[in-house]
Amino acid sequence: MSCSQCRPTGDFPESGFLHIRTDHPVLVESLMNLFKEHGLEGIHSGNVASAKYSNLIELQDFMEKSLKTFNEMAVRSFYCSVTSALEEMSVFTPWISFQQFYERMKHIDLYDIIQQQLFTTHSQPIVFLQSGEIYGYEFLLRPSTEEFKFKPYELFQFAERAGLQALLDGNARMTSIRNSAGAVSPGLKRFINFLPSSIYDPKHCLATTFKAAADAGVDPNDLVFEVVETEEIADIDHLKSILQAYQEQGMKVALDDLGAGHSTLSVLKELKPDYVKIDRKIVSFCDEDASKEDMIQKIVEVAREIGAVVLAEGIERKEEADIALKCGVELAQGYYFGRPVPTKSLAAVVQ
Ligand code: G
Ligand code: MN
Repeated sequence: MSCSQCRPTGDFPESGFLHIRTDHPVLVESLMNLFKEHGLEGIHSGNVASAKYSNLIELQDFMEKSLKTFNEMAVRSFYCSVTSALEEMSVFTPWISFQQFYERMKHIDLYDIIQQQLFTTHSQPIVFLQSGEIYGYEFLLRPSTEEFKFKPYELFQFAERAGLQALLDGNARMTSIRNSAGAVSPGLKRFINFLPSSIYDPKHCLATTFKAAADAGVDPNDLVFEVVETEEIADIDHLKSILQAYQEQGMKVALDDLGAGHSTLSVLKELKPDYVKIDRKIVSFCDEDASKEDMIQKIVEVAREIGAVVLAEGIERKEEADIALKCGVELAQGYYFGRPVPTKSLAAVVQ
């Protein structure tokens, strides 16, 4: 059910063999020389140069030395893999680019967090602007312990550089769904972020998400998936097919962080999401900036045309809530209504 992009990648063996594959025979030779210079025992077979390492520091040192020795084109031809024993190499050995491998080594703490899923969720209330009544919660990825801390934004950036984005994004989605099951009453919506660029084939990549919802007993109708990076959409047809895959399961979709970018309104008309979340940059001090109020009004008008519900994000002051309400915004989120809290702490109020 999972492809190589979202399959767990395994721990780095503390000691073992580093393998580097390249299509250039002369580089295999150079790698063998570099192993020798570095005091590592090298073995080569076809287009693969392998070396034994005794600890991770040694492995890291060697990777750094390679980066200094080879030019960019050579490094780009390198694919790496590690095994505990030489005989473990097989046709199933997963190869990753030198750069991704190096990132994983360099930030092994972040690698472990993703690999071992050392994260949990916090939830922030989403309310009806008019009554203040709870409509649902947005789920946000957070560290699960003091010992394995991370900044969510940095973890996702690292994941992108290390080729772990699909794995992290998929597991974060599943954690949100599972955590919501015991903590949030049925009927309340669960807003969950996702990165469209981490989904290659919607039906295939989302199968585990759909299964997680079914296994956790979460009504598909209570799930709202938020497309982040809306402003950077490169392939709108691909995104459409992802949104459709969610909607075919009875789930809802939202466009997150909708800004003042020139493409905002046309993207909205084209994608017709169920919800529209207005970025907090526009909401912030919208009571003191007529152009911000104007933008909110325009988004509400287009949303009405396509039958989408509008939510204003990042409301921190009563004045902002008042403007949003005046413009016809239905839902709100922000520190003024409630900060993110550990999802588990909501469990007490589930009826
Ligand atoms: O882009 P997205 O809406 O998913 O971002 C959610 C992030 O915004 C969370 O990390 C959350 O803590 C933060 N956040 C939520 N409400 C507010 C707010 O009122 N003000 C600010 N500055 N940040 C907020
Ligand atoms: Mn969001």
